[in-house]
Amino acid sequence: MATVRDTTYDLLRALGMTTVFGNPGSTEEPFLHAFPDDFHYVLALHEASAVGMADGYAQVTGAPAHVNLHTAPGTGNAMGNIVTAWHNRTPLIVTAGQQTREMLLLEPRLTARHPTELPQPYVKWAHEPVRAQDVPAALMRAYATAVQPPTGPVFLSLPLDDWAQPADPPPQARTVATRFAPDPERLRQFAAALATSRSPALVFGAAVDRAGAWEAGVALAERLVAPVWSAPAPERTAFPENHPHFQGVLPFAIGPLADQLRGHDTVLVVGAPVFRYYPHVPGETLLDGARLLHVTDDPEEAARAPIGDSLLGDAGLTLAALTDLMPPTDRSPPPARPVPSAVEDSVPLSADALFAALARHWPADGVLVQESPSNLSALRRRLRFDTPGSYFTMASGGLGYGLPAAVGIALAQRDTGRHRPVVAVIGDGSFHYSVQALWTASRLRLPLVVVVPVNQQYAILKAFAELKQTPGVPGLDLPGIDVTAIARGYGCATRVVDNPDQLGEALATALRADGPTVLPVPIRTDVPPIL
Ligand SMILES: Cc1ncc(C[n+]2csc(CCOP(=O)(O)OP(=O)(O)O)c2C)c(N)n1
Repeated sequence: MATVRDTTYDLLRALGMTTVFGNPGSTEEPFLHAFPDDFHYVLALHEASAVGMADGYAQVTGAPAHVNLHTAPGTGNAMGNIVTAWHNRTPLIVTAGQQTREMLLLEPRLTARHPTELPQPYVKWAHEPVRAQDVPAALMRAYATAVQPPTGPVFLSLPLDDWAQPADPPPQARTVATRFAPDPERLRQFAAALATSRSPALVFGAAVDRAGAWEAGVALAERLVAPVWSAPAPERTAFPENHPHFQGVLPFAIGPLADQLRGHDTVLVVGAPVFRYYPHVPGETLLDGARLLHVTDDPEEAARAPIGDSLLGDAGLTLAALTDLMPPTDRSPPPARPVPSAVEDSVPLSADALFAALARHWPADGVLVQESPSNLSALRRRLRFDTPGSYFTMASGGLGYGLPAAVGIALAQRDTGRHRPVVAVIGDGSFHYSVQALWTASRLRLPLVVVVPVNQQYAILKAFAELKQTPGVPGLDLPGIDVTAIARGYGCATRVVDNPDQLGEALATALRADGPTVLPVPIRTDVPPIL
């Protein structure tokens, strides 16, 4: 007779979810026992890494990923990256083992207390099935919840004795729609507002990339002859950054952002929150009564916007429909973006010089994963991304995402047969939050390159303290860390790059390797301003 375990594996197979990211414990072993040959268990040495890898993997494959965690402590360790998956809108099915049902009343060791509350409010649905026989159908419901817009993580707590129980007839492997079209009447109102605007501006966010809608965005920008900005602090890029209409990334503070959009009477934001701010610099959301139009597939994101009118819909379907409704215009093209000044290659390198060198040697079709907080502006100045799916970072502000995400992204490049080279730029502070992800990359022989700008400090926190005039904050310096020794310890090749001439060769060698390479680069310690 089929067990709950048999039926669940069959369903996972039917849903195409044969990769499991995790870190096992006793409460998961009954699920993992006799692990089927057609499944792949990706072992992470810490749950933050398991979730980060699954997130990167899901974003590249375009399908939900499965993470299996160890009851309450494992879920706790995973929480930072579950928060990030929520903000990233990554569909993840997070399962966690639970103690034996028969003993739960007396709360034995490893009981998850209130398991469905633990990951809240950063999952779309959290559930512990009432009967063992409900486990497969709960998984089906979890899948359907995760992949419908707004996509995101879901959580199941699964008692360890459920797996051996006799199963009910298997649930149907259902399909659900993963995008929806905008209301045609409201769409026409948005189109009319854009068509009659004197000077429209477009702001595109990560959902445009997630929707595979770059072409639709370019088509609308060209039809409107409008400038395009990236939404502030985007987790993915959404528009070709060498396109003549592209103006750069908007600043992540209220006053400066409004300043940047000054003079535009209508601003259309597609696929991003309005807006993702970080330091508080007061001001108006937009100046001079400019009208804001917001397209999102998330009713909560629409509700949170402080001004403007919203339209619910998939970014790609909405952009295409708006373009179809747009009359031709004879507006003059937007100004070209200024070319960044030349860099000085003196040693130690400035962040600008490092990223200018990286841009010179950037591999064709390369994918960048970024978690280098104070160097972000320099990186975005020097490296431009011109193709979809080429840039990833976290939407949350929580460190410890980039390194494991890069491992998941590199694995997905291999599993999908795309084989795009993956380069991560991870600050020497950020490096340590999920550093054990390097071991997984090494075991999987992934040719991942990790460039670590070494400034021996939490520079962005110094910049924030300067902006807020809060001197004397302790704990912002990181002397005495041997990045090379740590990377070697996890099985990576390493090479310190201390001048720009070495970077090209080091990068090329690393990309040809059959394992990860960590390239620490000492950089200058002056602190760039936060805005
Ligand atoms: C989980 C988590 N803990 C702490 C922070 C606060 N924090 C933000 S940036 C930062 C420093 C990052 O240092 P590094 O990677 O060296 O980058 P740098 O600022 O020097 O460029 C810290 C500690 C955070 N964002 N997330």
